[in-house]
Amino acid sequence: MGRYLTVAAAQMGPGSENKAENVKRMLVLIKEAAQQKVDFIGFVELALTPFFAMEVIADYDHYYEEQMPSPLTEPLFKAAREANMGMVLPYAEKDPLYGRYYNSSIIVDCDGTILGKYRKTHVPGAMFLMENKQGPGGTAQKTYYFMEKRYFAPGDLGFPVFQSKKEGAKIGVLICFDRRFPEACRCLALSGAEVVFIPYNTPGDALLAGMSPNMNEIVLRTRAYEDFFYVVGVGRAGIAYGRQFNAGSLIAEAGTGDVKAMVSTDGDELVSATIDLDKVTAGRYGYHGFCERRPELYRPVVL
Ligand code: CDT
Repeated sequence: MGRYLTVAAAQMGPGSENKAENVKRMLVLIKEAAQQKVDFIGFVELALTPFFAMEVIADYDHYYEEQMPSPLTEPLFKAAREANMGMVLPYAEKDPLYGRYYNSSIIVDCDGTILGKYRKTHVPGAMFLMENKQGPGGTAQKTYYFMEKRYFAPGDLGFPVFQSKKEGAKIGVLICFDRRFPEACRCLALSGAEVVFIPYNTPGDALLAGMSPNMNEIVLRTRAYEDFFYVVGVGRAGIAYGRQFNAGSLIAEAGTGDVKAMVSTDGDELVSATIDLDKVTAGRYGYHGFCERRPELYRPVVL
C-alpha cells in the first residue's frame, strides 16, 4: 500500500491591487481543488498582491501581512480546512517585531494548523535586462530594474521540511529565484522532502536576458530528477507591468522529471496530480545513488 497524495498548482493571472479580489479568485481555485479531492494546494509567489517588485513604489506597506491568518486570509484558511486540504500560501510578510519585510510562504495543514513558514532565501536584485533580443549594442534596447531587494530581506529560516498529517507527507517550499540554486534544492532533499512547492513570478524579460524561454520548465523538471522529489511549480501568468509572465505551472515526477500535469492556459487555472510518496526514499537511496554521495569532496559548494 503506497502513500498517495493529490497535489495541485493554482496558477494565477495578474494580481489585483485589491487584495480581497485576489482572495476571491483563490477561493474559486480552492473550490475547484476540493471537487478534485486535492490534499495540498500551492498558490503563486506573492499570491495576495500584484508582483509589485517590478516597480519603484514609495508607499508599499499595505502589500504586507503582519499575521497569519489575517482578517484578509481567514476565508482561505476556512475554505481549505473545510475541504480537508493543506495549503502553501505565499505572501508578502512584515515581521512586526523587527519591522523587516520578507517574501514568504506559510504552510498550512489540512486541519488548519500552521506547520511553519519559509522565507525566500535568494532575493534577486536590481538588474539591467534587455527589452529587445539584440542584446548590448542593439538599437532598441531598454533597461529596467528587478526590485525585490528593495522590498524584501533575504530569508533567515534555512530550508525547513514540514510534515503533514496527510500520509505523513514531507513538504518543502522554495520561492522562485531559489529554484535556480541546486544547493537549496539538495538541502531539502537531504532533509527528506518528498514534495517541493515552487511558486514563481518570472517576467518574460528575465528569459530574454540570455536564458532559454524553456528555462523555467527545464529547471523545475531537473530539480525533480536530480533531487528525487516531486515538484509543484506554480506560476504567475498573463501580462502585468507591460510584461508577459511565464505561466507554465506543472507537476513533475520525482526521479524522472517527467511532467505529470501542466496547465494549458495563460490565466487562473488549477492543475492536479496524484503522487506516490513512498517512491521517493526508495528511489533516492536506491537507483538514484544518494548513498554513494561523497560529501567530504563537496567542500567548494559550501564555501
Ligand atoms: N521572482 C523571481 O525571483 N524571479 C526570478 C527572476 C529574477 S531575474 C530578473 C526568477 O528566477 O524567475
